[in-house]
Amino acid sequence: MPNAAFVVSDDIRSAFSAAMSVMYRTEVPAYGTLLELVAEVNAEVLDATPVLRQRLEATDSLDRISQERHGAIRLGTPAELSMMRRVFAVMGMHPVGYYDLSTAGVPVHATAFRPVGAEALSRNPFRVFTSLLRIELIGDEVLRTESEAILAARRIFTDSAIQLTEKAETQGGLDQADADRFVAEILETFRWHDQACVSMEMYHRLHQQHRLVADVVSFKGPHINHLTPRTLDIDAVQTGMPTRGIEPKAIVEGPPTRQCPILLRQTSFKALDEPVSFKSGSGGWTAGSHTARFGEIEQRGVALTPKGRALYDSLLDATRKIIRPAADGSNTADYVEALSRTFQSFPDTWDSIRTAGLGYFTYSLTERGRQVGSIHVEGVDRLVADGFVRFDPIVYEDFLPVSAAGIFQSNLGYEAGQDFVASPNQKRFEAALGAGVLDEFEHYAAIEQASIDDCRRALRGVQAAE
Ligand code: OOG
Ligand code: NI
Repeated sequence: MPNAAFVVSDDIRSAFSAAMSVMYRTEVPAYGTLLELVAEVNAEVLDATPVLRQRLEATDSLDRISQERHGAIRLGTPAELSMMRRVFAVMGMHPVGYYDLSTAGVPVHATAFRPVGAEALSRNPFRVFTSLLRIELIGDEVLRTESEAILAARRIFTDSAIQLTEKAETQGGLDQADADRFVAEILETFRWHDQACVSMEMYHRLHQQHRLVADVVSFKGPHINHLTPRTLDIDAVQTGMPTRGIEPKAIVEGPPTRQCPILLRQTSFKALDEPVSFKSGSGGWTAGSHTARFGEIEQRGVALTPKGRALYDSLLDATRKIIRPAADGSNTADYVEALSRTFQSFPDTWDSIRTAGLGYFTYSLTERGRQVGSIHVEGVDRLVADGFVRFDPIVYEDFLPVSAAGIFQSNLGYEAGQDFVASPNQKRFEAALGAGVLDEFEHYAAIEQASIDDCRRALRGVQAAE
């Protein structure tokens, strides 16, 4: 039963994402620079496009436009993942979607913990892309056993973080003082550790297996590896980065620039090489470094149906058959050109996307629909054509495995030309998580259907009242 003394989970999530932002800006100054650039570009776009400003004013809170939309962590064990699920649940963040990154040679699978439902998303959309190391994909058996032992020995949550999570579960929430403590304690899990929990020799062996394995196993906790604010013009931020002394990855991941944005476009600055000390035999430390943390930006478009997504995937695939983007940026212009050309066969008006069944939309009554006396309620297409009902794109709130792999790769020093075998194992992931993940397509379809039902009910209601 909701208790008035408890802080709503949306507010705990807001406090958490704000605290993460402050911590990350302090720890990674380049990220602070990126945030400034994003805020500037967003302000310019809003000044230049009054219609957009009006629309955003109606649906979002303008002062939060440049705030973080997501971050990412990489976990080592099933126990860590299932505890993380319980922690995120306190903040109203639930596992949505399953992402297999093994296709891209990254030995992890993942989900996104995020708010579900329009209300929670609009209060604060912050999500955390959470990967679990697939230790079974480490070929070297000795190294695998050693890694397992190292991971089994670490504790990524403080005792108070666990106690407060349990308290929230038993009570059904946290009061203000507990919520404040909860955020402070949970923040510890995401903090950077500049002292590794392994020797440099071990770090190198892990690194040789895979840079990501070294990133997960060598440290006391799953440091947040990036945060991602929303930009209203991703291309402008991408070109603006070098002028601020930050180096962007070679390409913007995802679909090309379009009239009607689809899914998700994202780009990042390259991960920084940061000083780390490693354990040495005598109880002392050896100086070294580790590359993991970066900053990212995102711009979202309409959520696609399975049919739309299949078209998106096939066009992306077709582009990459023509040209593979090189990590050093040497063929970026050609890649962008090929991508735009290939995507010309993806309809680019909202109505053509809708009528082709490629995207999800919400439907609502127009002024005419609200005024109309009694009408015979027909199919939604008819209602739209007759001007009783309008439609608006549903924003895609999830992630894209090919894009995620591109982000991983540009930050992990990916060697091109390797071949990898896809081995999705959602069942195993869900067993580790201790819960099922929500199917994002079903979720968007349900939002769309509910809006149609509301319209039909309202129009029939008018009829019934007469
Ligand atoms: C996560 C990469 C995935 C995104 O935006 O697609 C991601 C990672 O590097 O751990 O955050
Ligand atoms: Ni990201």
